[in-house]
Amino acid sequence: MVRELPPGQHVAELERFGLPEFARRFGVVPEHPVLTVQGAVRYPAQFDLAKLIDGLQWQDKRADLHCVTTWSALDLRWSGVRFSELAARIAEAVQPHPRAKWLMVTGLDGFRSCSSLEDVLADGVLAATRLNGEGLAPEHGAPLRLVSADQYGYKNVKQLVALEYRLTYEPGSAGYEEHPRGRVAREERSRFLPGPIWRRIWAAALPIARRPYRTAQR
Ligand SMILES: Nc1nc2c(c(=O)[nH]1)N[C@H]1C(S)=C(S)[C@@H](COP(=O)(O)O)O[C@H]1N2
Ligand SMILES: [Mo]
Repeated sequence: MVRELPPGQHVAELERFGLPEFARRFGVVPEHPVLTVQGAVRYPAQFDLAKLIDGLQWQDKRADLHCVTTWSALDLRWSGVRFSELAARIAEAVQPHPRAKWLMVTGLDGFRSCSSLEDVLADGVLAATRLNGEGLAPEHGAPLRLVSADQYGYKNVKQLVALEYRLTYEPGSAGYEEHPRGRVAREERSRFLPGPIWRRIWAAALPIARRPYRTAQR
């Protein structure tokens, strides 16, 4: 199958990556991970992750990961549960505000990214526990990772620890470098300046952006 890369992307191998300030934060996964859900909800709650996903239908999904800095890792085989099913289970318990339209997603390292509920509840978005036939490694998101292939990598939060329902958008860790929707097909790299401009900036900055991740020691 011949795939077309989204605009401004080039092919690369998957390697641990993120914002520089998170390069040397290696989350230690607890024996019994929990997911905290708060914000615009009636009953803020913490869920035992294993119990939360127990009994949900298992999903396999082949997808590419597109980082805003222009690299794309192709044909990753993710397994997990549908994020929409997980969210439905959560919503039943916490009862989000009817006008909640956004979800701030936080990882164990403190990385945060805000997505529209419309985007993360879309068909094909996964809460993944496995990658390429193996249990997910912590550096790629164990115990649970949001996989939303139609959105840039920065919306695909690794090591999920918290969800915050919100009525309004608030930028996450990437600040103005993040776009509220971050849809790859529309090249929504940032809320400021058009995608094709960021494309050039990121392509030039990528070797520098990679350095802290390539040199970080666990
Ligand atoms: N918890 C957490 N999730 C994160 C990040 C991070 O720094 N911390 N970086 C994001 C970015 S910008 C990208 S491109 C991908 C990289 O995923 P990888 O490390 O599996 O290659 O993770 C995303 N999810
Ligand atoms: Mo990224």
